[in-house]
Amino acid sequence: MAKVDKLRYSERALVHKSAVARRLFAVMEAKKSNLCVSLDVQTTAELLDLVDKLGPYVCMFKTHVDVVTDYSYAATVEPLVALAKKHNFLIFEDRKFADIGSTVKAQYTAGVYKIAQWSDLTNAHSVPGPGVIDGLRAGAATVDADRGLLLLAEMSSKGSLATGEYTAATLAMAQANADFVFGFISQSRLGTDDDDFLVLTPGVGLDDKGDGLGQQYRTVDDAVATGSDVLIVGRGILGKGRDPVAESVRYQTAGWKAYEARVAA
Ligand code: 5BU
Repeated sequence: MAKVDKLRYSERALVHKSAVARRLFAVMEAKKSNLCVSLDVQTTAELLDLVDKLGPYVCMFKTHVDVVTDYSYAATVEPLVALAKKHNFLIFEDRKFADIGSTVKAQYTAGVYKIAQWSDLTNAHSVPGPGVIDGLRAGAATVDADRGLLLLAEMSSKGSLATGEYTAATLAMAQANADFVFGFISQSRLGTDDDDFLVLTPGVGLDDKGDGLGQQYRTVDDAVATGSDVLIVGRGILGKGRDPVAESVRYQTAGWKAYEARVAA
């Protein structure tokens, strides 16, 4: 087990370099939640309704705003940001940037989405090399708020190429840019005992093994035991026939229990 696996989020918050990580840790301890609900819905009304209902149980919501058919900054983002204040959660637009620095800077700050304006954190593939980080850092500097980046070090999908040397090279890119990169999308803890990169893990589900399109699910206990700090859950909570409030409580409770067990081990 890595050194940080045994520390409480509140202890890690005291020394973490990233303002976004410090805020996230504080929210997690205050709400006793390491749950991030993935809002994979296609209308603004559904999205905002879920955010208001599930807000009390999460430390973060993850969005894919490009699938919201009636997206607009005023109707989608402004109410979302107001709900983030009401319920005290962070917003993570799962944009997976993967282009040269100059292009990702424009994609992050401009267009219809203007992600840098409202998303506390976003993520990027490491495949373009460190220019992708430089471009996003330059984009973050255009807004008057704390912003952070996650690199995709491992994916949850079957046959992912993000393994072995690719994952190791991604870690090295993060270590060289730890002012802005504060964690990974990964399935396990990465780094040395001197690092504290947060581990945000998708592909978590208590009732299913997969979705027939390559997704693979691990349990909450398994993910937390291998270093996960934030559990990202979509269809396990929002899937057909499920009660999103009851499932959010279930994943929040299971995630917090697994975290308490890890720090006590
Ligand atoms: P699910 O319904 O819990 O399977 O949704 C998982 C979400 O996490 C979905 O929005 C994906 O785009 C996202 N995801 C993922 O599943 N696996 C990955 O490796 C990455 C993101 Br990166």
